Amino acid sequence: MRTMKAAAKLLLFVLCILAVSLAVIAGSPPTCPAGLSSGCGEWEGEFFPGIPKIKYEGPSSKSPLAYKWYNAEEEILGKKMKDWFRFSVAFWHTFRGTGGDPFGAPTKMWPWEDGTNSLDMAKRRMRANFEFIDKLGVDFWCFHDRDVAPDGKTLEEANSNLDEVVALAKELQGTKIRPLWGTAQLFMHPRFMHGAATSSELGVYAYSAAQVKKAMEVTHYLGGENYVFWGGREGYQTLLNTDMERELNHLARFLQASVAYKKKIGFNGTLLIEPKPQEPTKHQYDWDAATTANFLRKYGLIGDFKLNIECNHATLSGHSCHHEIETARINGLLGNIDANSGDPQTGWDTDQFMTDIMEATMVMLSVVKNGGIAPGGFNFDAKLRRESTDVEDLFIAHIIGMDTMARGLRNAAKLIEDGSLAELVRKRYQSFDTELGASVEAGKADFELLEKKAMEWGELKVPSGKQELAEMILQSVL
Ligand code: XLS
Ligand code: NI
Ligand code: NI
Repeated sequence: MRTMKAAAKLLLFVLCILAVSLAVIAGSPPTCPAGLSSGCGEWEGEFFPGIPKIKYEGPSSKSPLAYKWYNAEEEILGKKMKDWFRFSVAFWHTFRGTGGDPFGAPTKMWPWEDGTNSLDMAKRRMRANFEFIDKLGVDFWCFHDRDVAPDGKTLEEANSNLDEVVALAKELQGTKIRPLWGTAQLFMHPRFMHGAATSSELGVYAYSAAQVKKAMEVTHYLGGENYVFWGGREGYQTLLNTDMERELNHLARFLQASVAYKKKIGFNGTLLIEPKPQEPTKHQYDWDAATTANFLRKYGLIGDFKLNIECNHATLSGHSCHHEIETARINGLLGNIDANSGDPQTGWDTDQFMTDIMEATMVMLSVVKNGGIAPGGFNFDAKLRRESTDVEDLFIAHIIGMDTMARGLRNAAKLIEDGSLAELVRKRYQSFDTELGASVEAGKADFELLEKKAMEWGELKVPSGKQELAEMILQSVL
């Protein structure tokens, strides 16, 4: 078996050399035999044969397969665009999304899929993932353990499936590509119906710990830069059968144990919690950034975790994405962004690629204030619409997502360089830039002093908030 494999490899190698030399002689770009992705230079690829490497062509380009605003190497505000964003492809949407919904069967029959959930299929999908990433020109990907490899009848079998697929992923990653983050999928299997770390069943708590342990190990092995906890089923439907206090205590213990394990294996990545208010449970424990920050503070976890803000989750919690990012930022918790957006009229996680330039501009204003979000990045936790069924749609969706964020960054830079928005905000608070204002802010002004001042000043003339002017300034850069 071994010698047959070695002979096959040798044959492929010879074919590759032959292809390269023939191409050089003929003066055309070399192509590689199918399945051999290294050592052949530029090649057409196995999964996306008609798709070129996506390049920056500028705003006047009419090509759907080119960047119009995202120019990876261009510097904006002293940093390359690619370093501001650290864009990532979400494996679960791009390679496991089927287009199925509660009312209908899958609509996406990608040519490389064989309709099974076998190990061979998992490996082929992984090859497609890295060809996609290479053509898109990004450096990161994100995954759940159970969407990259098939589950097993036992935990041991699931772990060994995962090891096999992850070994291939490591090889395909090469030296440049790595996970932005990995995570454990603790919501699909029926065992998680009452929760994972907040399940009423001790056995499920233990199983979840084992799964996170393994997912953290493989994320570390792949060189991942962060690890995410999204509490898929960590919440409740009714308090009539729920001991909320006990469940939250369990969740905190679980996260404390994950910090200890991270240190034990020498994983230096950031641990991130991804707030979401509802779906699947009615009351998710990590409702929004503020709720999650309070939880982390209460249990002494604030220095060990940051937040992964997802824009669609923000809207579900009744906030804008800008609000959630700013809340995380001012608490020193902004770790990562799941860059997507929801539908303003639809009350669930529609996970659309963000296309709203105004929203992207506001998001980027906060990100710039934060000095960037590395080692976090922008993960496209976003999927094609059910009706988008061409392979090229996968590229087009990521391209518009990246271009939208790039326009946001360019606009934020214009706003910062222009300075009038900052000036409007500065002026708004200028009454505090006084001796009394400074003593208020330093906590030195007591009520007696303030009462004396209030009487001295008499009735006040309160100035305009200038909201429409602020909106006018924002719009001037779009
Ligand atoms: C679901 C979440 C999920 C996390 C990763 O709504 O966004 O996809 O990002 O488990
Ligand atoms: Ni989501
Ligand atoms: Ni997400």
